[in-house]
Order: sequence, then C-alpha cells, then structure tokens
Amino acid sequence: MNLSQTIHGISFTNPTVLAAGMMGITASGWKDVARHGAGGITTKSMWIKEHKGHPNPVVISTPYWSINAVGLPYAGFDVAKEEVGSYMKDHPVPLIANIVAESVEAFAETAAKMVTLKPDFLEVNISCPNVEDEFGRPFACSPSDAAAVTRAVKAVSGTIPVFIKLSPNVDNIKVIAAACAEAGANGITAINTVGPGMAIDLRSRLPILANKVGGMSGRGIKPLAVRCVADIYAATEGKLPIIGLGGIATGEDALEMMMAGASLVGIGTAIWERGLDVFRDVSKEMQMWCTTEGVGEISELVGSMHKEVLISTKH
Ligand code: RRO
Repeated sequence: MNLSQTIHGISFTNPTVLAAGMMGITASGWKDVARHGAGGITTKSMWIKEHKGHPNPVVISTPYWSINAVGLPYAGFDVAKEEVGSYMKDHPVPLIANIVAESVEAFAETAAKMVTLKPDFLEVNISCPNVEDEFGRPFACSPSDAAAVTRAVKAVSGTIPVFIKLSPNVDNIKVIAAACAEAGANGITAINTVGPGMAIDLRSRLPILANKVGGMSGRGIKPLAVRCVADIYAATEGKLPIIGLGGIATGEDALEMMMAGASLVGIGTAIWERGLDVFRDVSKEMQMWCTTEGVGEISELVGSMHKEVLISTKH
C-alpha cells in the first residue's frame, strides 16, 4: 500500500507533516521530527525582523484542547537563513517555510527574502489569532485582504509553490479560499487555531495565559477543521492541494481529513499526547486501515466524500 503523495512535483513519503509552530525553530529539531517519520516539516512562522512574543505562560494543555498565545516570536532573517540553510543541505524530507508579516508590502518583502533560501514550499500565515491587538484583524478574515497578500507573495515567489494558511474564525471560509485561489494560490493550509479562547485559574481567579486569551487546538477542534477543509475543497473544486490540520491525533483522524479533501495532514498538538512517534504511528495506522479496506494508493482517498457517485454505488 502506497502512502506517498506528490504535490506540485515534490514527493512526500507519507502525508503527515509537522504543523507550524511546533518543535522549535532549529534545523536539528526539524531533522529530529523527520527521523521520527514525518513526511514533511513546516517551520515556525518566520519574520524578517526580530519580533518578541507574549510573556509566559503562553500555553495550556489538556487531553481535550490546548490554548496558546505564543505571540509570534521570531529572531529575524539571519536566523532563518542559518536554520533553513542548514536544513536544506541535508533535506531529509520537504520543508514548508511558514512566513508572517504585518502588511501586504511586508509579506512581499519577506517572501522575496525567504525564496532565496529555496524551501520546497512557502506557507503564508495570514491567520494568527493572537496578535490582533498589535496588527488588527488577520488578513484571513477578509477575501480582499487574503487575495492581496496572495498576489503580493505570488509576484515574488518564482517557482516555489505558495500555500495560504486560513482561519476558521470567519463567517464563510469558502469565499476566502476562492479569493486566494483566484489570486493565484498554489494550495491552502487549514486551519489555524480557533477562537480565541480563555481558561481561568480558580485560585487566582485570573486568566491563566498572560495574554488572557489564545488560539485553541487539539482533539476537540477536529470536526471544525474537517468541515473547513471540506468547504475549501468544494470552493476550489478540488483543484488546489490542501494541507489539512486541526485536532489530528490518529491514523483514522488523518484519513478523515484526507476524505474531506486534504492531500497532506498536519500534526501539532498531538505531539504532546503521543510524543514524536506520532508521525510514524499515524502513518502505520493509516496503512493498516488502507490494507484492510483494499486501498492501494492513499491519493485515492483525497476528497472522496465529495464523490457522491462513488459513495452511492459502493453503499
Ligand atoms: O505564535 C503564535 O501565537 C501562534 C501563531 Br503565529 C499562529 O499562527 N497560531 C497560533 O495559534 N499561535
């Protein structure tokens, strides 16, 4: 049974991908995740200038959900150059360079610098829910803003495919995805974290996070993520590859996300629950299910929930 996926000519030995923001920002951390079986790596969101994040505590985790308000800390382009450069020399699995910026113009400038490092893909983070006080509503909340960033990045990205990372915190994600597709996006990543949410410490009677609120991730958000990916697949007529993520912790979760329309599946919060082995284990679980069900190629499953004719003839 074949788990490999080829996206815009880049081969992934299996569909699991490290989600942005997890496992630090270093080449050695990314290589470690690759050694544990990830099919691909997404970097933490990278700025070209230094940006300080929020004060601690920045993460709360339970078996059902996590809340984070890390606040986009990053040390700037020199660090990106060193770490991405060092990773690309060995390049055990494809690298998706996630970038962030504060304006359309700054996104273009950031993308132009990052493409010189020759990552396999760019992922454009227009959906962080944790910096609204500093930068206003995320670009992912407006079709015209999302399209403007997409166009600006595409103008400088050359042959590197550009994925736009969308937010679930919108009225209609279909309209946003369609606007990105129209503006030239080569793929969509969905979803960023949900909310923001809040958790209160009973003893102090105060919010636990220093930022008070943060984006929610973890198992509880999976149904929302699956619905968003299904909506995006429908809105883009299955023409754009989707990296689906949000609450993926098992092989069955990953298969469900692929049936909704994802070609690759991001794993983040589940690392706290299952350790780094989650990548190899999720792949094994997918493989076992496919073997039992007689599925020869994982790519057959992508978007299968949309193929009503196939479903109605099978059942
Ligand atoms: O750094 C963060 O606080 C963060 C980012 Br950039 C993001 O895109 N999503 C999120 O939940 N946290």
